Amino acid sequence: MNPPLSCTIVIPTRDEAETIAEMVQCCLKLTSNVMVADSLSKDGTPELAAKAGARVITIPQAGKGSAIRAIIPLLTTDLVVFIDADGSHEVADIPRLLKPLLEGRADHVQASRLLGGSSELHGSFQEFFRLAGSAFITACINWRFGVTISDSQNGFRALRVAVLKELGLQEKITTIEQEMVMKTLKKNYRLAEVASHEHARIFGESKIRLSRVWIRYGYVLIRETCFP
Ligand SMILES: Nc1nc2c(ncn2[C@@H]2O[C@H](COP(=O)(O)OP(=O)(O)O)[C@@H](O)[C@H]2O)c(=O)[nH]1
Ligand SMILES: [Mg+2]
Repeated sequence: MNPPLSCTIVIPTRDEAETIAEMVQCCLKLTSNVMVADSLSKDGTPELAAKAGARVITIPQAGKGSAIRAIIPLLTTDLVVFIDADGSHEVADIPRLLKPLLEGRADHVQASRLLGGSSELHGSFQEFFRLAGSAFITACINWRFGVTISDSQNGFRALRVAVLKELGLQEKITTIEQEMVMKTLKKNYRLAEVASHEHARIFGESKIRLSRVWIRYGYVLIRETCFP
């Protein structure tokens, strides 16, 4: 019988002091490998994460993508789960996310808010534009790669570490999610989705400023669609 695969849960953070300790404690119930990738927090997030039992990696520059790229070489387990710190993602769904990987049916599994519903992505114009932009990008990905995925932007996903290391990620900000999805498909790895509900962030505000980053989303879409 093969031994079960090992897994690291990675939580990227920037100023998430209100929720990080509970997130770490919940994740530690699933695995002892819980890593917090923190950039430039000023509210004590790394100290709270370490106290709660996480391994904390401090990244000296801003950007969720930079933080994810910085921890990739440090991963020594077979599998990795990325989950946000703000309480939006359901820790209880992690075993369902890992199942297709453990059963050898997928190399990358993303949690879909379109299948599981979102309590966050509706209401304001900012959220309308995010949802519309996300739907457009997902439609382009489906057209380009001949797949039928429903989400491409969720921060909640699980991958084989060997596959993650092969992707050659370059993005510094949240465009890393879309880059992970497109490079997985481009390199002919198997992408699967499971439904997972997205809750509204428990405290504070989203760090994404759409007016500043939308051009980068378009650039990454064109780069990964048109170039090998
Ligand atoms: N390490 C790191 N994490 C970040 C950064 N910006 C956002 N995050 C984290 O990425 C996750 C998603 O961020 P959030 O602002 O909630 O984005 P949204 O859910 O797409 O609105 C949260 O856990 C944030 O703390 C950053 O610059 N560096
Ligand atoms: Mg969030």
